Order: sequence, then C-alpha cells, then structure tokens
Amino acid sequence: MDSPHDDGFASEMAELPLETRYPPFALRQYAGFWLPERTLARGLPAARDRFAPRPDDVLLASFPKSGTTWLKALAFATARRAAHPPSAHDHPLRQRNPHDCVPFLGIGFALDKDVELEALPSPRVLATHLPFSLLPTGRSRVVYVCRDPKDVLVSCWLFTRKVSESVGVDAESFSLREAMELFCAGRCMYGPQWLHVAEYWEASRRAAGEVLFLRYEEMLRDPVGSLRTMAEFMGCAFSPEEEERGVARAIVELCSLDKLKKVEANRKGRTAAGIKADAYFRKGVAGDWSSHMTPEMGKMVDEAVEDGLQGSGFSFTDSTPANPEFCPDA
Ligand code: PAP
Repeated sequence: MDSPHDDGFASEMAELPLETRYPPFALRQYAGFWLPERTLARGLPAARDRFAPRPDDVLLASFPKSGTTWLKALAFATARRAAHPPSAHDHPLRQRNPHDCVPFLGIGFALDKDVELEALPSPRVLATHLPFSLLPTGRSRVVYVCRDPKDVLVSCWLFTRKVSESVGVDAESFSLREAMELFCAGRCMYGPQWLHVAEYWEASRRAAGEVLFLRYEEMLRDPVGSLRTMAEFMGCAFSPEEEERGVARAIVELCSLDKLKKVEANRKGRTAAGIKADAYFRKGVAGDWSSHMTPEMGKMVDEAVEDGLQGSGFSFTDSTPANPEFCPDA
C-alpha cells in the first residue's frame, strides 16, 4: 500500500488489520506497526506532506511511556536557555506541562496547528512516537529515548486506565495480564516496542550525528552527563562558563520529577490535548514493574522482547551504556 493520504485513505484503512482490545484507540497495522487510526488517517499523512523541516530542528522520538515527558522538558529547557534561564521564576516549565511546550509532530498537524508549528522559534524542538521508518523525510537531528519494556508496559497500563475516560472509554476492567499479552504480541500503540527500539538503534549506529540513542535508566543514573551529551548533540553544548555557573545542573533540577510534579499546571487540569496533566508524572524509577507483575510475567515480556530483538544488535539485557559518554569512568 502507498503512503497514506488524507483523501480517501479512510476506505484503504478499513482494509488494514484491526486491533480493538488495547484501549482507548482502535489500532491498525501499517508498515509493521500498530498505529492509532487517527494517527494513520491524519497525523502521519499531514506530517509527511506538510512538515517543513528546518536544518536545526530537533526531533524527540520515543515509544510511549519511555521518558517522553522528561526528554521534552530537558530538551526544551536546554534549547531555550538563553531566553528562559532555568532559574527564571516564570520559566515556561514552571507554568506549563512539558507536552504543551514541545508539540507532537503528528498530533499538531492532525489538529491543523501548522501555523503554531511554523511560528515556533528556531531551533524548534518537536516530538513524535512514530517509528523511524515512518518519519517524514528531510528531518534533521533525532534524540531517541528507550526504556526497559516491563516498566514501559506497566506505566502504559496505569496511564491507559487513568486517562481513557478523556476520550470516552472506560478502561477500568482492562487487566495488566491482557495488556501484557497484547504487548508481547506487539499489538499495542506504536508496537511492537522492540521493532520501534531496533529501528532507532540501527539508525543511531548508521548515522551517529543524526540519531542520538538514550536509555531512560542511564538518564536516571547520570542525568547531568546525559544532558551534556544531549546538548552537544543538539548543537548547543554548555560552555565552560555555563558549566561554572551550574546551568546543566539547574536544568536537571528544573526538570526533575519532584519539581515538575509540584507545578500547578501538572497537578491540576489537562494538557492542550485534553489529557489529565498529572497522569504523566508517577514514580519515574527503574524496575517498578516488579510492584505490579509477577516474576513469571516479567520473564514472558523479556523473552518476547529479546526474541523480537534477535539480529538487531541491541539487547535490553546488555548493560553496556548506549553512548560511551554516559559512563563517567569511560
Ligand atoms: P508519554 O510517552 O505518554 O509522553 P512518558 O513521559 O514517556 O509518557 O512516560 C511517563 C513516565 O515517565 C512515567 O513513568 P512511571 O509510570 O514508571 O512512573 C513518569 O513517572 C515518568 N516521568 C515523567 N516525568 C519524569 C521526569 N521528570 N523524570 C523522570 N521520569 C519522569
């Protein structure tokens, strides 16, 4: 099938494999991935046809629940630090949810917000959950974050139960076991997760200057080191003078889960997309899956993912840092 287009794609979409068991959205399998129907019908074609990339754009990419909100906050605060020093009491991240500071490419276009995306000052920071193979062409730098799939699954399941009501779907009875079975079959939003990860991993190996591959767990271990690497990759490394003033540390502090949780806009109300803002901030740790899943369930997820990753060169069981710069002793 050709790339989706606004005109008439609805009828073509009806012929794609359908998955309705993972709330809240109906998913269709396209180019090897399970995408929400709206993304497929509107967001993807609009992003491909109408996105006018700029050479200094930074695109933040992730599988859902892998650290997107944190990455958005860090990248936004870093790119905008001249206009908004992290210490400023009126910093946008002290007033708005990170999702309202960094728009999702597909969603922005799907909601006909082209003008807003065009009006963003350079360097623009944008985000996407699209797999690498479906990104619009002509993009520039991509920062990808991945996370232990067991924590992704649990975070996603809890989020789904909490926010599905905003789109009129009751997901209260959706069990973790059901979520796990669908996740292991790759039948979840933007799944299979392992294929999503493997594509970006491969791209980061092929073109290191174009795709930076980060791991959420490494970011937790060394947030300042991770931020330095990211800033350098984004083309706005911290100067020695900024280092002396502790700017990188101040950004990490501003974007910490504890600080973001206390922001009123993140405690109450909803994001521009209508989602309860507090749903994006929970524990933010590595390994919380074991509070919800049995070891046997964890093993099933690990096996499904490692199986899917075979031949990709990437493994979640390999604790080697994705980027040597992250290792303080390297
Ligand atoms: P999204 O893809 O829907 O935007 P995303 O931000 O990737 O969601 O995932 C939310 C997870 O990131 C939550 O993990 P948990 O459920 O395991 O707790 C959330 O707590 C965590 N998170 C959000 N903000 C931060 C932050 N500032 N630092 C660390 N983790 C964070």
